[in-house]
Amino acid sequence: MHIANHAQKLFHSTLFSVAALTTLIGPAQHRAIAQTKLDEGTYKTLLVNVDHRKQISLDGDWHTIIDPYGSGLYTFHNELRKDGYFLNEHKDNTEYDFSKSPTLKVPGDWNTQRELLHFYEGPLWYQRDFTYQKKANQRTFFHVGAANYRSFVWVNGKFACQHEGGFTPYDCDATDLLHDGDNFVVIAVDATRLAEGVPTLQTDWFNYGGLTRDVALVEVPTRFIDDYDLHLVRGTTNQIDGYVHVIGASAGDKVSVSIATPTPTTVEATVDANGRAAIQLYPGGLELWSPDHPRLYKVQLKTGEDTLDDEMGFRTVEVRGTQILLNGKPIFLHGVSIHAEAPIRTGRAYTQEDADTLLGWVKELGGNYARLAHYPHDQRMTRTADRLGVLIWSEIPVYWACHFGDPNTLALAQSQLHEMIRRDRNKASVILWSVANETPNNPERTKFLTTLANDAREYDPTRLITAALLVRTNGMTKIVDDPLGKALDVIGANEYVGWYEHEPSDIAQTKWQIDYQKPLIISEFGADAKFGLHGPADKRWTEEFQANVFTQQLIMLNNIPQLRGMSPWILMDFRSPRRVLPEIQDGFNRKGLVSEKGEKKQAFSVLQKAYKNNGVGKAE
Ligand code: GCB
Repeated sequence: MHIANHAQKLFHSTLFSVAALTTLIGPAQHRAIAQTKLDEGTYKTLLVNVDHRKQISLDGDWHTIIDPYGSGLYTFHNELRKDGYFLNEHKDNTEYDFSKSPTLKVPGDWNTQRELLHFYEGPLWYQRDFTYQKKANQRTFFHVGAANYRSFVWVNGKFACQHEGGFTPYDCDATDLLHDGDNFVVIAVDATRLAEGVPTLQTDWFNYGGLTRDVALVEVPTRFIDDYDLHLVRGTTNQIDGYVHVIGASAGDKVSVSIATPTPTTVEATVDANGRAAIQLYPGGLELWSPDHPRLYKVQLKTGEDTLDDEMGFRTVEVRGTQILLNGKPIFLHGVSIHAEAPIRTGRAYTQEDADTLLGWVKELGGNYARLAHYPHDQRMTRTADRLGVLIWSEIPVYWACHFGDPNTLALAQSQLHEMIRRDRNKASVILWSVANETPNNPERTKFLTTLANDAREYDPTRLITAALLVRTNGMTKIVDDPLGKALDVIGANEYVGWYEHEPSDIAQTKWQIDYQKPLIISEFGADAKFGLHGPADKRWTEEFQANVFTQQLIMLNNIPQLRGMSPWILMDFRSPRRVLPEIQDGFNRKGLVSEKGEKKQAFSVLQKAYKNNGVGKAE
C-alpha cells in the first residue's frame, strides 16, 4: 500500500467513526497485552504542531499498578476481561485500587523512577483523575507524546484508542467520553519487546518503558487543522508550496496562511472535498534558514474558528551528484549521533533542558548537524534544532534483524515512518529521513526497506532519504555495495575500524570502495572509553585510546572524496543492557564523547578542533 493511502486510511477515513483501524489478531488467548488489539475505539490521529495547541497538561503523578501477568486485561482463562482495571472500580470485591497504589511521574520512564522497575519490561497500568468542563463546538483529544511500546487508553472506563511504537505521538478523540466535573483516564503501557515489533528483540539501547513524553488534553474547534505542510520549493528563494488539511470542513471552506516576513504575506485557499487546500505563496523579504542563520518566522494558519501558530524556517535541500546542497550551496555535515538519553539524571530524555544540553554540546563541538538515533526523539529536539541551527537526521527504529518477511512488521514500520514525517515535516532542521540501521543484507530486507524508502519519498519529496548501512571488509578495504544503496539519496555507512576490527594504527591506511556516486555520510565510528580512565593510546577503554581512534579516523575520512558528512558514535554514554563489563561499562555503552554525567572525554576536544578549524570534510 502506498503511504499516501496508508496515511489516508490511518488518519482521515476514520473521521467521526468508531472502530476503524483495528482488527483482532488471532485468538486472544495466546496473546500478551503487548500483542492484544482491541477492536473498538474513537477516532485516532496525530495532530500536527500539537505543542502550539491549547492544552491541559496531565503531566505529574499518576497512580500505577505493575501487572506482569496482564491480569488487568485478561481473566484466569486468559480471555479479555469486561471488568478490567480500566474501569477503575471501587466495589467490595475489587482486588485492585489505583487510589492506594504508588505513583510514577509522567512524563518519564518507569525504569529510573523506582528501583523495583529497573529491568521491568511488561505491562503497567497508569491512572489519573482530573476535572474538566466540556465546551460547546469543540473537540477534545487525548494526547500521548510517546508510550513505549504498546499502549491502550480508556477515558472514564470507555476504550479510546491503542497505539504501537514507542517513539511517536498519537491523539485520540475523547470528546464523547468526557463529562463535566470529575473524570479519570487509565492507560495500560506494555514495554514487552516483540520479535515482530519495530524495533525487534535485540537492540543496543535500554528499553525504557512507560509514558515517556507529555500527556495532555488538547482542545480544538469542531472544524480544525489537523495537518499541513509548508516548504520552500527547490530552485527558488521565495516560493512556498504545500497544503493545509482540515477536519470537519466542507468543500469550498476557506483557509488562510500568513507568514510574518518583513513584508507579511497572506494567502487564502479553498478546501476540496477531502478537506485539503493547496497552498502557494511568495513571502516578501524571506531570509533562508541555515545552521549559520537559523531564521524562523511566525506562521499563522486559520480556518473558521481555528487559528494555529507556528514558527518555521524555510530552506531547500537536495543532492547534486555526490554533493548535498542546502539552499543550492554545497554543505558538509559536521555532526555527531545522539540517543534520547537524559544528561546527568539518566533515563529517557524529554525535557527542554535535555534538548538544550544535548544540542548545546553539538554547537560547542562546532557541529552543524546531529543524527538522532535510532528512533524519533521528543519534538523538543527538532524544535530546538530549528532554533539553534542544527541539521537533523531522523530515523525509525528498523534496527538490526527485524522480521523483514512479515507484512505486519512492514505495516508497523510504515506507520512509524509516516508518524515521524507527519510530526516533523514542518521543521527546517530536519533534512534526512532514515529508514533503517545496520540491517542484514538479503533480498527480503532490501525489498522491505526499498518499500519504506519509496514511501518516505512519496510522502515527503522535499527531503533526502537515507539509511545507515553495514560495510563489507576485504583486507584493508571497506566496501560499500549494499544493494539498498540504489533506493537511497544519501548513503549512510557505519564502520568501527580501530575498535571492532583492526587496530587504531590501521585506520589511516584503510581504503574505501564505494559503488554509488552519491553523497556518503559516515553515520557511525567510535570507540569506548571510560571517563577518567587514562593510559597509553593503545590501551583499550582509556580516553587516550578513544581520542587516538578519532584522530586516525579523521585522517582516513579526509581521504574519501565523496564524504559529505559524519556523525561519530556517540555524543553521550547511554544505558544498554548489552554492556555489562564491570567497572568500565556497568550497563552503559561508553562510546560517548561525554559521560552520562556530562564529563567531557579527550575525544571531545579532538573532534571539536577538527570541526572548528574545518579540519575534516569537504562540501564539494
Ligand atoms: C552500531 C549500532 C549502534 C551501537 C554501536 C556500538 O553499529 O548502530 O546502535 O550502539 O554500533 O556501540 O556498537
